[in-house]
Amino acid sequence: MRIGITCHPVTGGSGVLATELGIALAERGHQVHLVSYELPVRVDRFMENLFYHQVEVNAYPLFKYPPYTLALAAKLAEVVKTWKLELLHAHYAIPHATCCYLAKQLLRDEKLKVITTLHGTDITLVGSDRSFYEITKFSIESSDGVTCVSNYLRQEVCREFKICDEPRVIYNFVDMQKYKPDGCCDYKRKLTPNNEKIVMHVSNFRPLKRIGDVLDIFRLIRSGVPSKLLLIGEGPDLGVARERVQQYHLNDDVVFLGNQENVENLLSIGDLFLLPSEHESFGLAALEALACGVPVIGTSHTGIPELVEDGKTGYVLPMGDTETMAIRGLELLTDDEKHRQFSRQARESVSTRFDRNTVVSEYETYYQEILMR
Ligand code: GMT
Repeated sequence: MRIGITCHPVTGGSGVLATELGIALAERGHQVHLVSYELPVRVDRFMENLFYHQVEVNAYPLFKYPPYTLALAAKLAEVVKTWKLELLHAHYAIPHATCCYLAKQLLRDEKLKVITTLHGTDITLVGSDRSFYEITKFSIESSDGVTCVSNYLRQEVCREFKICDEPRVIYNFVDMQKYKPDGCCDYKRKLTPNNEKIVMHVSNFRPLKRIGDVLDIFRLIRSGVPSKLLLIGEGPDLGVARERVQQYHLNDDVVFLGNQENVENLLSIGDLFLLPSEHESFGLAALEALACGVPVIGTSHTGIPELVEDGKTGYVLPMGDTETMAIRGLELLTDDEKHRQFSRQARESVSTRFDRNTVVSEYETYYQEILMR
């Protein structure tokens, strides 16, 4: 197949997923064209079938806000025409689903198919910003195919947009050869000279990640077992995290690592991963932790229970119940046998349901289905 993929190229689950999908499809012999304003973060090597097309946006002084959406739509149309693409895959509705729709209209190409994958905040965000509502609904409805990254998100799409029949659930995936236990041992030795436990959180530090809760949970855990907290990522609530670290006198035990490229090396030294989000359609970072054999504690009203099996690979608890989250975390960190069991089950559970090969095949099948329609 000849496929165009557009996504947000910066660090963030939707861009990572879109890029990993593009790489996997290229490895399978498909011709894949990534279209964005920047080379997506995970494209780290040359591949014969993988192409990148940069969108350049005119910074003419009249434009207070350079019209990226129009530039992307025009670029997509140009790439489709030049490379005779059969399919455009938009990751994250805003603005990509709209841009793909526009590209199709520009080309007046009825045969070109557009698939939109909804990732989460593209849906929940419109709940708080109604100005996006109509254009998002229109763009989703105009797509030839729609996928959601979890059943939870599918329900949200149905509730919010009354689009209930179309979305196909195709989960996030992880490369289990890359994400596996026991990496980066030197760093672990340096970080934990007294065999402290390692608690981790990876995110873009937006308010919905509830970084304050991460610190609250860690403070309680640390009072029960010697431990360190690794915080990976950057974002608006980094200040909240730093403030709380000061307030709780945790300076020696919390390490801020910023954005990291090879997060798999770090995840694999973890003992526990925390994701107490307010909204989380899936939780790719949690899936990557599970693949590394790291149990996860997350929130129950999100998509997280679709990947974390409560009492088997981690715990899912009500949002804000930091005390119980800490108690469950402590149980795991102080019982080696239980931790080993959870760790083994975590990896097994990922391999049966979220392995890269299985999920990429699901996308391939869906593409074929849409192309046949
Ligand atoms: O987690 C984020 O805030 C990043 C966000 C994104 O759009 O880049 O991630 C979303 O997409 C990921 C890949 O499908 C999901 O695993 C994340 O759960 C989802 N984030 C939220 O729903 C908050």
